Amino acid sequence: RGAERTFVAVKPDALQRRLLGDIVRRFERKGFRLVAMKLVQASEDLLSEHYFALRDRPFYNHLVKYMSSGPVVAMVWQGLDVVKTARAMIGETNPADSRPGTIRGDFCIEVGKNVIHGSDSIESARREISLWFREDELICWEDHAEHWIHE
Ligand code: YYY
Ligand code: MG
Repeated sequence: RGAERTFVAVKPDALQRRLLGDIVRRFERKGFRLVAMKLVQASEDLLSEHYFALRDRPFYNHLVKYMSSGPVVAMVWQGLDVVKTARAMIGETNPADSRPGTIRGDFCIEVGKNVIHGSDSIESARREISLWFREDELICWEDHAEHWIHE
């Protein structure tokens, strides 16, 4: 219980705009457990794997260019229903459709600079975690707040 994991990446625009701390803070305060985190200059190879499903979309080249234009912070968060909840916290793909209170709703305006990625399903999360992290980068630690977060 509570062992579900998701992959989150804070995108280059968020790093440039010094939004990293505010974004990490939201997942931390929610009660999710940080399992891995690293600053990565993503290669086009890595991004073409990551966005494989979008390879035929008109915005694909622009997307890969944006995602490789500076460092991203790749993270794995763990907790009950974390995949779905992280997506809810992130908001809609287009920031214009994202409610205030969501990360995209609060921090950005355009779909091409939407500050954060989050896995869209448990299967995508598994695939993305193994793409961005080695097994030994995922840290298993005892959460002493667990009793105060879960029934
Ligand atoms: O999962 P999410 O990031 O919300 O959206 P996806 O449909 O997976 O698209 C990935 C990424 O592509 C999106 O975050 C911005 C970019 N993008 C775009 O630039 N223009 C679109 N019309 C749709 C997506
Ligand atoms: Mg997606």
